[in-house]
Formats: sequence, structure tokens, C-alpha cells
Amino acid sequence: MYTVIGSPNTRALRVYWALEELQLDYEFIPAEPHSTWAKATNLSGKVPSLRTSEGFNISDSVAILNYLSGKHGNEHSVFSFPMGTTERAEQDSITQFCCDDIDGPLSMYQKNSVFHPSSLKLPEIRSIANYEFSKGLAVLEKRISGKEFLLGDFFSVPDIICGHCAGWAISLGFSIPQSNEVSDYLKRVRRRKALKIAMEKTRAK
Ligand SMILES: N[C@@H](CCC(=O)N[C@@H](CS)C(=O)NCC(=O)O)C(=O)O
Repeated sequence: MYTVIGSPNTRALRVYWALEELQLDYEFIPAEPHSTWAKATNLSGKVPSLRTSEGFNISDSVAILNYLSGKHGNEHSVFSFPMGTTERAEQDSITQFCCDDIDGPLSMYQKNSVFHPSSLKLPEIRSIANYEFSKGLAVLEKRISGKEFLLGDFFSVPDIICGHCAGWAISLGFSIPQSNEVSDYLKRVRRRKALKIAMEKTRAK
């Protein structure tokens, strides 16, 4: 049994989504960033963290998703290529692209508007982040062209990151094109049953 620390309004939703895809049991603590639980499980006070039944703690959504997909994943759930293969190198490269170019701009905007001291808040940050996010989507369009998922036929970790970021971007009012291969792809991943179940289960608490 796993325990997830993190409110579903944060990147913890990625972990809930992955656990539902993998059909694993979990408990959860809907902790906000810098809460007592967040500080107890991550030195930076960030969420999410995952606690294993042996009491081992893993922080960072990508580390958690890679751990879960490596341990429990297969071609029917959250797929992961083995370490040391060129396919895995490509998987890691796509994951890193999603973190830098899709998650990065949203993170920059949210940090500045929520977590930074008011003396450092910049009104211009929104248009800068929107510009960076649009650039990320343009590259995502090339990466997804002709494919169902980012790794081709297999639903995997970067699909969860991009699918989560799409919902996050919409909630922040960032623009996503309404009709092209990227929007079709994002709609496809966000329609997955596991995401719906994860949101219902964790938001009900
Ligand atoms: N790379 C980390 C980022 C974690 C992160 O920044 N989480 C946000 C909530 S979604 C947070 O706790 N922010 C607090 C802060 O930036 O101080 C991950 O993917 O888990």
C-alpha cells in the first residue's frame, strides 16, 4: 500500500493518475506545499511525495512516476522502457522536454504569483510564461505528430505530465490551440478513465 502526500490541486494529481492507471491501492494525505506534512516528507517543503509500505519516501513527481512505472508498469498501463536502452534514453529525453518546456513556464508563472515575496512579483511574468508555453506546445506538436502517445503506441510517464499540465494551463487561463494535433492529443490523454477516477477519489475527501 502506498501513501501519497499532496493535494490533488498540485502535481500530486500525476501520482494519483498513475496509481489508478496501474490499478494500485493507495492512501493519501491532501497536504498543501509547505504544510507540516510537506515539510516532513520533502526538505524543500514541496509536494508530491510517495511513501512506500516499507517507509521509504520518494519526492518529485517524475521520480515517483518513473519508480511506479518501472516497478508495476506494462504495455497496458504506464509503460516504461528498461534503463540502459536507447528507447529509454528517448523516453527520458521526452520526459525532460515536458518538464522544461511545458511544465516550466506554468511553474515559473505560478511560483511568481503564489510563492514569491510580493517585492519580487512581476506583472510581465504572465506574458513571458505564455510565450514560453506556446513555444513548448509548438515543439510538442512536432513530437506528437502521427503518434497516439509520446512514446508511440504506449501510454507513459510524459503523457501524464503533459496531460496534467494541460489541465493546469487551462486553470491558469493559458491558451491551448483548439484544433490541431496537440489539442487532439491532450484531449485524448485527459479523457482517460484513470484520470477521472483519480480526480473523483481525491477531490471527494
Ligand atoms: N519537480 C517537482 C516540483 C514540485 C513542486 O514545485 N510542487 C509545487 C506544488 S505543484 C510546490 O510544492 N511548490 C511550492 C514551492 O515552489 O515552494 C515535482 O515534479 O514534483
